[in-house]
Amino acid sequence: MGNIKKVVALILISAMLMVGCSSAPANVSSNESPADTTASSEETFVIRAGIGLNDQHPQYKGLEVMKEYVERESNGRIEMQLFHSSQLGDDIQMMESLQLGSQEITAPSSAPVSSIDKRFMIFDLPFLFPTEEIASDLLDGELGQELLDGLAEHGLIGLAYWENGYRHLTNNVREVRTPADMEGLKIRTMENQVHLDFFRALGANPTPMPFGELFTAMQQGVVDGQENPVPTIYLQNYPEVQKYTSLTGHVYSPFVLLMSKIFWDGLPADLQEIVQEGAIVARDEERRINREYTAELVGGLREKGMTVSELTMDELKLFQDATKPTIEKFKDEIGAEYVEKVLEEIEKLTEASK
Ligand code: TK8
Repeated sequence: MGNIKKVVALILISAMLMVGCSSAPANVSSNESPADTTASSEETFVIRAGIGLNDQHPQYKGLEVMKEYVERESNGRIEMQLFHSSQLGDDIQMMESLQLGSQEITAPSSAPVSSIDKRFMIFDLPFLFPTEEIASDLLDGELGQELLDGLAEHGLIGLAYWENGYRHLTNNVREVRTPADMEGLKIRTMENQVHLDFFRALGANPTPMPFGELFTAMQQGVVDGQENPVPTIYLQNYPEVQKYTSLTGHVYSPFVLLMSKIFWDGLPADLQEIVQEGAIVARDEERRINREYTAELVGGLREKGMTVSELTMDELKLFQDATKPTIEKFKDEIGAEYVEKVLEEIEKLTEASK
């Protein structure tokens, strides 16, 4: 019965469409295109955006800003639905959903994006970016854009870089001030070869796993520690299961705001523009909030009972020296020429900022 109804409905719809087509040209002069825009302007689109972090994190606030922007600017032709806390899957699964066209937006750290394009490993090289501003300038410039553009052949549209931030080490065993203190610590890392390599170089025992499994793994003692930026450590309640934070700042993680290419290709050009603009407007706001939270929440970690260690220049240098071989090791895999260009540009930006 249901099928017959469907068939009847289809026949009726086709008949209506045919009537529509045959009557339309009467009102339209021959070289003007008929009102295309009416057809597309009535079509509405739903964007499901999913992330791994919870709804307290600046990344989620950024998505709220983007939602507000695209829904307003599109006059409701786009609806954005937001999902957090890995409700739609972990970073790698959500990127796959985008490639298949079953989810529209996600924003992983750059580290898991390297499973799609190895060049993304560059941002995980230890101690690469001297400041957040230099990171933003490079990412928003030509060299950052080059990597975003490269994603199209993998079924993804790179809309913008947002900020996760400088990553710091936490653990539950002892205060870490030097690589020697890391000996044997079981540390959860992101699923990325560069991270595995330099945590080994530091003497730790790195265990890659998806972000969504991390809290339980710490709670149950499957790992001794992890590394993430201050807002994540605080807002994901890690002080409940971790005692020590060391402000190592060993890697600056960007988020890569991704859209499904299948979905993007089906969007009218004016809506593509609104989505792209919304991603940039929200990026600036997300970075602002993230930096504000980062500054405030170091104190918050102490209030929650963590021992937070700021390292001296000499102590930090021990981490830098121990992880340096990683850069040489991965240079060819990332692409030596690209690595050189990025290092040169960072040097230029550093000089200019002095
Ligand atoms: C969130 C992740 C997370 C990242 C990690 O989905 O896995 O540690 O820093 O924030 O992208």
